[in-house]
Amino acid sequence: MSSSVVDAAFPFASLNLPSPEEYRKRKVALISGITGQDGSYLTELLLSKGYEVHGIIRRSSSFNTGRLQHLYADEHERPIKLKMHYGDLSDSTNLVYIIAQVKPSEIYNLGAQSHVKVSFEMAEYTGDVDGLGTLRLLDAIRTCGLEKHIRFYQASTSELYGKVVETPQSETTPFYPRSPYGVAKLYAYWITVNYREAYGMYACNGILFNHESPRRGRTFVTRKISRAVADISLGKQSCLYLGNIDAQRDWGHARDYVEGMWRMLQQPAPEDFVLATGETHPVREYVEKAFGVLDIQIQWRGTGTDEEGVDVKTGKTVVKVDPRYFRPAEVELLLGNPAKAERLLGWKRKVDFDSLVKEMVEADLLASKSLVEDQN
Ligand code: NDP
Ligand code: GDR
Repeated sequence: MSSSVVDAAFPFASLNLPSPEEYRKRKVALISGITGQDGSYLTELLLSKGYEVHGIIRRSSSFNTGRLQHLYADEHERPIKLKMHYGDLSDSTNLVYIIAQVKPSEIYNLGAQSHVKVSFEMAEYTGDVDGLGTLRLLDAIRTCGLEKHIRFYQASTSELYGKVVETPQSETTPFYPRSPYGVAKLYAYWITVNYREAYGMYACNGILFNHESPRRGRTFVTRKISRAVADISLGKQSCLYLGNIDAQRDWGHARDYVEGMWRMLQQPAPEDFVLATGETHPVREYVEKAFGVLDIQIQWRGTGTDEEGVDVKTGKTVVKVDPRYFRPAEVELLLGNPAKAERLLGWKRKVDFDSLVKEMVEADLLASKSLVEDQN
């Protein structure tokens, strides 16, 4: 099929648009997943750089913009350039409508069913939103005739590596995903590469290793631990139940990683980049360090499903392994090599592992204490 026949399928392409260089000067960003951990940090970063920021939010019966609330705090004194649009990655028409209305110069696709264990229970939904959702967004850009004007970031993941083939894992390491989430993200990775090659779109994959913060969702392991450590120290919880405590992860701070996302879209040409710290730690070390922040020393007893962590001072069991949290297939070891991002983007993580653990535990201690006061 000739390219003119393909172009004819997209009537908006003939609109009288400024050149891509002129268009980009407007600095308008659209973020899917703006209500999530990364969405909130990225919004802060882009607003600080003078962007007008638009976010896609899902209609929910409960309040779901808590991570963005602080940005509106002083809106009366200092108006902010932030606007929300109801939408969903499963709704193509809605995505076309939002893009046509906003005319963003950059799109960050952070929206996803992002929990690996949940993806085993909601495999089809995860495939639809995380995999096909990316295709819908890319096609919405083309439908609006903006494929040469919009720069696109895809939230790819170290879960693509899955089963260990080599370490450290880099942009050239083969993928072997181990969950419906990883497989859905594999589709999203390749459709992003494919649209870059097929239609000359500026589209990048950021292959990001785990990144955490006090804004991390409470069911991810680091936040589950930091919250439990705070609650146990305050006598509000007696024991923390975990799954595979020998899994190893390369953990960084989310604020550092959103800086890398933005840098990927400011390059002369689109490429894919790994963002990682280059260090790996087992879950059990995160547990030890987190309790350590509050001067609680943990000693491990037993093995396998009988393993437990005991508070050395009180002799009480404060951690237990619970097979309910095991996954049908596990990613045992992630360790990233961020050399390419360091070299070409000038990106480097700033927050180290110990500082990350400390920040998360201290934030949860504060939050848990204020909850006690609220209840009183
Ligand atoms: P979160 O789970 O905190 O946020 C996910 C966001 O996606 C939320 O805003 C959520 O909305 C939104 N979302 C969920 N389903 C849909 C849907 N059907 N349509 C539109 N939006 C939807 O994830 P993170 O901020 O941690 O991660 C951001 C992205 O980066 C995700 O794509 C994740 O898979 C990926 N990633 C994350 C890593 C990490 O370590 N954090 C590492 C590598 C990749 P709502 O608030 O309504 O639920
Ligand atoms: P992950 O993060 O699966 O790496 O995906 P998560 O924090 O859920 O798990 C990390 C490791 O900890 C083990 N684990 C537990 N995990 C959870 N959630 N709850 C537990 O009780 C528990 N006990 C042990 C897990 O088995 C796993 O090995 C995150 C998400 O943000 C993805 O969206 C992202 O793509 C990847 O990081 C990179």
